[in-house]
Amino acid sequence: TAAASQSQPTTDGHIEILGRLHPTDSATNVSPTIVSKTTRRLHLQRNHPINILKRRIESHFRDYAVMDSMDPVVTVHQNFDSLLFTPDHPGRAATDTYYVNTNTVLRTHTSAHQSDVLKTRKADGYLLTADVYRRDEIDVSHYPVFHQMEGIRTFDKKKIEEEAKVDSETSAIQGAVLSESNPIQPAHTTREAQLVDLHLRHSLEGMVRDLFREEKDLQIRWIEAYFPFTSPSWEMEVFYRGNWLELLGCGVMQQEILDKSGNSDRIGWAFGLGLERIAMVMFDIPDIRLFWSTDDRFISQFSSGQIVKFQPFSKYPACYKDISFWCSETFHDNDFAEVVRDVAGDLAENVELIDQFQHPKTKRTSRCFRINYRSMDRTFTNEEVDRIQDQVRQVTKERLGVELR
Ligand code: FA5
Ligand code: MG
Repeated sequence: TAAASQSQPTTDGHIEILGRLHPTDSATNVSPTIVSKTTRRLHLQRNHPINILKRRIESHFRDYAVMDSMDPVVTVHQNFDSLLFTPDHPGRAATDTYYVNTNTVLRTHTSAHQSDVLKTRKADGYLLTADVYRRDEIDVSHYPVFHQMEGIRTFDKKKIEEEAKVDSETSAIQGAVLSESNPIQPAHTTREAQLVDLHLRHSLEGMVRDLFREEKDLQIRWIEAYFPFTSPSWEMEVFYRGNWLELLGCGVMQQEILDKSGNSDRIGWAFGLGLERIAMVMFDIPDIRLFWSTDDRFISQFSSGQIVKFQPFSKYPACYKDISFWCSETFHDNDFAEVVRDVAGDLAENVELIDQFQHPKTKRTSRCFRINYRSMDRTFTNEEVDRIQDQVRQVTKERLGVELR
């Protein structure tokens, strides 16, 4: 089964990730399943859809430096503090983030490298692509590892009028919207912030229109957002097949980050986009697990290096199993998702909470989850699913300390 084939990288208070040993402690919550993904680096696998998309965007932003080989193990400082996350920011929670140990995490976003890159190179612009890790739910559009591309562009403050100039004829945006909930920073004049904001959104609209050039009249909208490391901040959504789809987050970089990295004479913008999100619609890939497939019927479809529509091979039958248990108030659904990932691997297509209630006397909560099993590339037997489900039950009980019903 999937579980039996997993190696156990945890030995004697250490965990090995990409050939390096890291001490473990009470904060450690990375699992062998997750660690095994660090070697895949789909964005570097020639003619993988993620790689094709990455190269497309890189060729759009021709003059930007390209980075794509940063180590996924970063410090809490890099991932959060350097980006001005407050000490109590929910993104830091162990339910959402993979901790290698108290001071070290698997990066949750490519922004983790902003400060370091800005310290060591003074390029005007760069693109940085990497695998990122988040504890999350299980369904066809969520996977605990996905790929982001970060883009940064900075300008000489003294030359901002020329450097950040855009051809307003081609821009749908009429300057930054001033809003109390999405403010210009005190360190910036309104003019500076508006120029950078306009350049940012103009650049991103240009990139997305280039990517989706087949879609005439692509509708794009900007939603006010919040990130600790940008202000004003935005999310870009595109209207695709009847739905608004969030492609990226972005904004004017917090000046403190530029100042602290030796760039106090500069002002800039940053964006971070999810490559799977875009690849799923561009290549017609219906399930995020497919990106991880090593099946030739998947990989070979993209050997031209072009954006082509995925031809699904037959869909294999699904089979669901329910599990119910009593749990305490500290129980988090992501902890259960992790157990399913570890035991069932990519055979788990979807995990859904279908029922919960509190016992009126004991106040304990009962939860019932439905696990939908389906292989991407073969049919499996009832016995096989029963075995996996048994194992899910056992590991859930042992690791989460719940009482199975
Ligand atoms: C961030 O990660 C910010 N670092 C982005 C950013 C960079 C903002 C620079 C400002 C400046 P967010 O968590 O929203 O933000 O993720 C960014 C993008 O990653 C999303 O728009 C989405 O396209 C993608 N993404 C987020 N979560 C998932 C997921 N679970 N699966 C697939 N893609 C995801
Ligand atoms: Mg978001």
